[in-house]
Amino acid sequence: MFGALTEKFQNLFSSLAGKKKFTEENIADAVREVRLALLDADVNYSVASQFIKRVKEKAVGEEVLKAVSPHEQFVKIVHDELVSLMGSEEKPLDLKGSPSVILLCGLQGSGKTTQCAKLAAFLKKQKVLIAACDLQRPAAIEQIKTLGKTIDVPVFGVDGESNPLVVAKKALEKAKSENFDVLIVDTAGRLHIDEELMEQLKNMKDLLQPHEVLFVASANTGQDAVKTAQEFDQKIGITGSILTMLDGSARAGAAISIREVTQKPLMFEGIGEKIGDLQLFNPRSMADRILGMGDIINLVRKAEEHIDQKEKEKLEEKFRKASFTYEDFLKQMSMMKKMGSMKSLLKMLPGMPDMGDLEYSEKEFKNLEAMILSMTPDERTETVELAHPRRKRIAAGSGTHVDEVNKMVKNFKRLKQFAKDMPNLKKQFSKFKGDMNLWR
Ligand SMILES: Nc1nc2c(ncn2[C@@H]2O[C@H](COP(=O)(O)OP(=O)(O)OP(=O)(O)O)[C@@H](O)[C@H]2O)c(=O)[nH]1
Ligand SMILES: [Mg+2]
Repeated sequence: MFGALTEKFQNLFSSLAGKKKFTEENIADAVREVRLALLDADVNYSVASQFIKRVKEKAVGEEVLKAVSPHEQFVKIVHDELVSLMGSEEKPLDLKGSPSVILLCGLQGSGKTTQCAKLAAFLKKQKVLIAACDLQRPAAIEQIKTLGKTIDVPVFGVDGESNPLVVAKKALEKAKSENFDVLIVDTAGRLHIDEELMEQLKNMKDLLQPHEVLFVASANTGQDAVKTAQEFDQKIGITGSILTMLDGSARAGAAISIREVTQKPLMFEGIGEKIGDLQLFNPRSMADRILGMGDIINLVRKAEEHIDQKEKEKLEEKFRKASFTYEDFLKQMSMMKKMGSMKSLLKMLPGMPDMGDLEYSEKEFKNLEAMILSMTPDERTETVELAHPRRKRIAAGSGTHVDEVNKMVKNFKRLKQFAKDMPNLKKQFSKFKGDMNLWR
């Protein structure tokens, strides 16, 4: 996501080696590099300047601690400032209303409709209603209705109605009378700031009195996202932002400037097209990622949500005893499948091998199951080698192709090898965690 920025930060600051105290002069090179890295990542110019100023103020005069290198200490200063730039703390949604109304707004294609559904899924413990108030684009209502079906959340729309205010009003009445906890409102996109549509949005806000007005900003739109956020805030008044498309190769620096420019919190981040690809925006986690330290916070959260702890311990024990079988492989793959977008998070951890195609789609997973069921007990425990004729027989028995059997065997062996390397990885990981403690 922040590829270029992360890489730069990792190579920076060699000029600080051997320094006992930071002075204006000896940090000049490091400071210049930070500034260039930020601008290169499309961070807003004045935000970058302010940022640099604060880093300088903090660093100059500071003694370098004995326990760390000057480089580490300087990175810590940059890290702390990044955290504070992005708002320091997570900001939870205001859900005190009955119903709590969340209005989503933003430019065309920024991801409003998708985030409506993602938010509804995120709030799965609440009773949620979605209001389809984008009457601008013909297919918009269908789009949100389809998304609603996949997550089993009702979508309110009025056939033939052309005034979004009427739909909004009726949706609010329904949400009230049927005791919905949350009403999420999808609105029409704007190609650019357009007075008429802005007026409409303002009226909608007056009518609904929403608890949250969230500006949806696509990281792909660079500096424009910052300017637009500011205008939306001035004209309508937003309560926070959702950053989307953070999974792309966007120079996402612009997006992280939004908080500083609007002084409204970044609340969520969209990290993919799937419904589950939305997470709370955590400034610390984002700073960790920008500085190439992996995304521990979100990783742990996702893992806790999906990993069956007992099952995991059993598998680890098997790994240790090297008695890992094809059936265990199936269990492991099933857990990985449940974790879904976990793969993209795992990639963010330093020292993590590329798990590549260890992820199976629903159909592939069914085939995997069929293949393993077609194996003899000896084959499943790897007591016998799976020579070609055996592989052909397994393919025939499971209605798959021998290529798929080959892929399964290859992945099984890779996972086993991964487990063998585990002690080493764990060591790396605890060193990494040790390094992290320095930051807390
Ligand atoms: N990669 C990626 N794609 C996303 C994300 N969020 C949404 N999308 C995709 O972006 C496209 C546009 O999303 P929409 O939700 O339709 O955007 P919108 O703001 O409602 O668009 P309009 O209604 O036309 O203004 C869709 O193809 C989504 O699947 C994200 O976080 N990452
Ligand atoms: Mg839309």
